[in-house]
Amino acid sequence: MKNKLILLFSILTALLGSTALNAHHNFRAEFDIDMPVIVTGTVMRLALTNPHARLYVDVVDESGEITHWNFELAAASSLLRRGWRRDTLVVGNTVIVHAARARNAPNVGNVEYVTLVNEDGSEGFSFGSPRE
Ligand SMILES: [Cu+2]
Repeated sequence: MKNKLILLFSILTALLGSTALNAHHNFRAEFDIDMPVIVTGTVMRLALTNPHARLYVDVVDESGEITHWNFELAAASSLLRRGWRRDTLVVGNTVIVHAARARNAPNVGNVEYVTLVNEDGSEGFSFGSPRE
């Protein structure tokens, strides 16, 4: 009984510890900041959801092949506090996404920031996504 209590206490401590560092999951376990990726493509969808918002971007290469990227962002509540709006990125926008690659999934990343590309090809506003 005593051992079980100690085990339970250890588990709770571990859970609380990781919660304090990361909202609810271990960023470093899933993504590798040493594998940065910069993706230029077209916004297909921005889902301002919790616990993570998601951004779907299609990239078309010279041969017409489409790659679907699936990006994780911070929680919607956190993004909205930092000035993101539902229409910050809309379908059809060209964006440059700076992200960290997922360790175990291709074409998946965690966003550091997203830069909007203006119609004239110049770079517009950048929107950060905190890793919390
Ligand atoms: Cu998470």
